[in-house]
Amino acid sequence: MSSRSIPTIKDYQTNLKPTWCPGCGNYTINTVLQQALVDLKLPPEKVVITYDIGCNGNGADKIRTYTFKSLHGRSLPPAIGIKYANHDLTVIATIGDGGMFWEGAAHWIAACQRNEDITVLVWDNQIYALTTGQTSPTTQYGYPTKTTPQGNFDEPINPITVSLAAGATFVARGWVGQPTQLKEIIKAAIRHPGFAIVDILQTCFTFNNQFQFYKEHTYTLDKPLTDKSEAYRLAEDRERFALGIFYQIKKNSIKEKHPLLKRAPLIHQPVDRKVTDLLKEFE
Ligand SMILES: Cc1ncc(C[n+]2csc(CCOP(=O)(O)OP(=O)(O)O)c2C)c(N)n1
Ligand code: SF4
Ligand SMILES: [Mg+2]
Repeated sequence: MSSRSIPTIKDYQTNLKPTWCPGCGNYTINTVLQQALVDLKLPPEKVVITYDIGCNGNGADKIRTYTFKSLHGRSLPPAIGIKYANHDLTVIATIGDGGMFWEGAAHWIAACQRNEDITVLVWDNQIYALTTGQTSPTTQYGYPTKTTPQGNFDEPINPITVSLAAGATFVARGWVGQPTQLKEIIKAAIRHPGFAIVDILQTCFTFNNQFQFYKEHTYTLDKPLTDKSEAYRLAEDRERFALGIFYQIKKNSIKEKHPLLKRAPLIHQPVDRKVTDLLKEFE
């Protein structure tokens, strides 16, 4: 479609049949993400979404826009590079809890610290789902999994408090059981200039079905918070899970701070050479 026409949901839909299990929370995230992009009037050719390995990664061809499937835990670095190269693009990194909080944890912390100008959506089902149900960094204490059949002996990592401590400028939590609210959170995250992370409580019906638990243990924040200590206090609660924006402040992103990143190479420094000539340098 032309970047001047207003996109509809059809522009973002593909004909490919998803391979996710019936009832998987990933269906909701995929649909809500499409709706959020349409609401923001973003044409598909101006959007790039990176995907990780895992059930999350199987979403890479379930949305019609530019997508990139990374190695496990590496969804953030390509997203950051794409944004550096072309500031006009809306760049979103999607990733599972395993990829984000264990395999790719260093990328998470560095991206928060540097205020990289991307949005990260964590499809957090608190389990290694694609590999059929091993303990992940966010698995609940005591929950039996294939790797901890007698119950997880670790306390789960807290995506909200760690993101706050690392310097993230937008930190939120959503739940697939509240899709309308989730859409609004995702829209706010995409609009946020700088690093935005949304921890999405997903439901893996096959290996960790926590839908009923979250139905009974979640509540909605009245309004976005800007007080960090209040955000910590609410995020520390492991009995009742707040949904909404825990923290949002304005701060220069790495693009504004780093002299070399102020001008995006793909827009401001076009390479006046043929690709075939460039490739010869590698022969
Ligand atoms: C470096 C590396 N380690 C391990 C794997 C095996 N592996 C593939 S998917 C996966 C689990 C992914 O879990 P998560 O990131 O939570 O995504 P989910 O499947 O739950 O959506 C693992 C461990 C891999 N592909 N690469
Ligand atoms: S294994 Fe879990 S996360 Fe993966 S498709 Fe099935 S329900 Fe969804
Ligand atoms: Mg997972």
